[in-house]
Amino acid sequence: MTQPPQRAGLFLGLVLLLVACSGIAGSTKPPAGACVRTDASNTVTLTANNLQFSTACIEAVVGKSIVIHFTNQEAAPHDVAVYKNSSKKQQIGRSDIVTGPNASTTLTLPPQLPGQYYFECTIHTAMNGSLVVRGDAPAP
Ligand SMILES: [Cu+2]
Repeated sequence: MTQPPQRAGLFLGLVLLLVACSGIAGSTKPPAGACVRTDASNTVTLTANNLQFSTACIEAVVGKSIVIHFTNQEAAPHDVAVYKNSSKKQQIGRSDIVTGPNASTTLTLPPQLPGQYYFECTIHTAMNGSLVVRGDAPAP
């Protein structure tokens, strides 16, 4: 038995709607993998171990200071520096270098406009990721 034509039309309509919705998800494309979101006070915890950060993507909200609690779980020294983008021409903030195990520092960034920023360990540049700032830009 074949589907009635109106059913097929409805199905096609739903597919088109889904495609249209995914197309307006935003101008910044988050990197693969889940982003770790900041909490209600726009604070996030980031750790380093085995020469890796605990996440390659942090998601924060616009209009509030962004606080990164950084803990180094190993004996190799690490820090966190945040830049406008991966060209690293414009630095937004940089933490102290901490040498673990279990040494912590806090990096507070001023509120940022929506967009995708870049963070890395300045000692081990292979340790890096994206900071995605979401929300509507404040009125000028
Ligand atoms: Cu490092």
